[in-house]
Amino acid sequence: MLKLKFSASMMCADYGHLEDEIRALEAAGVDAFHVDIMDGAFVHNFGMGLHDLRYIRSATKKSVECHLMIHEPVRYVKLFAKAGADVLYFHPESGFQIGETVHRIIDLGMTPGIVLNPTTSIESTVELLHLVKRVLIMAVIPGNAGQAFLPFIEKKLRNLIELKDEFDLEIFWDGHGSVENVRKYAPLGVDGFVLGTAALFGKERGYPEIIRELRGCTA
Ligand code: S6P
Ligand code: MG
Repeated sequence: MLKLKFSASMMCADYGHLEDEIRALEAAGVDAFHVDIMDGAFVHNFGMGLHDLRYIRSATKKSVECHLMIHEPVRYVKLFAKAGADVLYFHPESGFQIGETVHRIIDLGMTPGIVLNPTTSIESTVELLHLVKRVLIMAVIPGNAGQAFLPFIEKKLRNLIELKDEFDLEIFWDGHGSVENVRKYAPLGVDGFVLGTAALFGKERGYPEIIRELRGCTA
């Protein structure tokens, strides 16, 4: 099995010490920084925005991925490219111009990813898998950190893993990426996890120990 990829969900970081947080997460071996962008309408919250993205981009050379929880993402692809995103995840139900969204993301040199909400089926988006090779499975309803895991997503996850070879997919997990969930689901074929409050932030022990334990989950 390939090395698991871990992204730090920066919405959960200590904003009073953001640069220290980035340094500490890098030193602990996280692979990417996850930036949750919300518009207050597609989800009923305001997460991070372009300023946060620009700052994080300037502070790291690691991959920066934006999870767009916004309506009509096609309108904003250029803004996120300019602000330095490497990966743009969008929800297929967030607009009509989904094919165009994918093409714009690729044309601007970024990697597209689709996000499947707990209530969004694979069947509704399977055609997109011909164009987009990265899929983020939500294990919680998007909008907030610190939510309970919805175990019914397991069936969809297993079905998606079955399609991995046919479509050459990379599958990532977002929401309640706990040690238990990494231990249980990584060996099935999940390539990486977004880590927030369930495993990484606000804990007694430090980031290096946590990341070491999580890496051991597939050893
Ligand atoms: C949720 C968002 C996620 C969370 C992250 C929090 O709307 O897309 O990226 O920030 O998953 O993790 P946790 O462990 O607190 O659920
Ligand atoms: Mg997210």
